[in-house]
Amino acid sequence: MSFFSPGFSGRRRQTDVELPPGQYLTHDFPVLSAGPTPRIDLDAWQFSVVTELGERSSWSWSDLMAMPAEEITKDIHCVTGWSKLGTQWKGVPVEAFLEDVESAADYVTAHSYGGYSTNLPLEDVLDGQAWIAYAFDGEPLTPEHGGPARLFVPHLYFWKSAKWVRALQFTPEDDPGFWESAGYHNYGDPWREQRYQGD
Ligand SMILES: Nc1nc2c(c(=O)[nH]1)N[C@H]1C(S)=C(S)[C@@H](COP(=O)(O)O)O[C@H]1N2
Ligand SMILES: [Mo]
Repeated sequence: MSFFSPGFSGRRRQTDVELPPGQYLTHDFPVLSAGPTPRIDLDAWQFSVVTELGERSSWSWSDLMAMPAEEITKDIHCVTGWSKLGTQWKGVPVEAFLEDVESAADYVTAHSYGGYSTNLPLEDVLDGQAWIAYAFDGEPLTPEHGGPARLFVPHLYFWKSAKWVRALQFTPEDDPGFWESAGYHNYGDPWREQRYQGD
């Protein structure tokens, strides 16, 4: 006979979970988009890497599908306060797109279909920290959540995970993107609660 009541063992109790400061748990999957949801046909979809000298490498949807992908399970943290644990994604690690790219720049800006952008240090999209993700929970990523494909950088606040990503542009300086220009933190580490410039 088990000491624990049914359903107790094997479950993480909410009180056992360590969240970044100021965050609360959510079980649904909120949609946060600063503008309308772009709809991009897969045969028109392209992802590019552009160096600081303007050299461009591009991948079509079928190129992306042919690349080795990873299954990723990570917690995500939105600057508005919600955190969602154990989210499951599939995507191609960003370093796979950078293998043949020559650049001396230390920063990248992710650009989205629809105009959104966000800046990150190059080192934060390397070494298994960032993916071009195209599936969530075993299903193709829905347009609301950034499909066909989004940047996924779960160790930073979720605004860094650009939905509908279309390019990674190398930049010599840490040029602020959409939310960063509006006063949000340039780096955005949830564990250091870097919500706004100056945090
Ligand atoms: N292109 C684009 N990417 C974006 C956003 C956006 O408005 N446009 N919002 C960001 C913010 S603030 C968050 S919290 C997450 C939300 O992703 P979700 O809608 O899949 O939850 O996407 C980020 N990426
Ligand atoms: Mo957000």
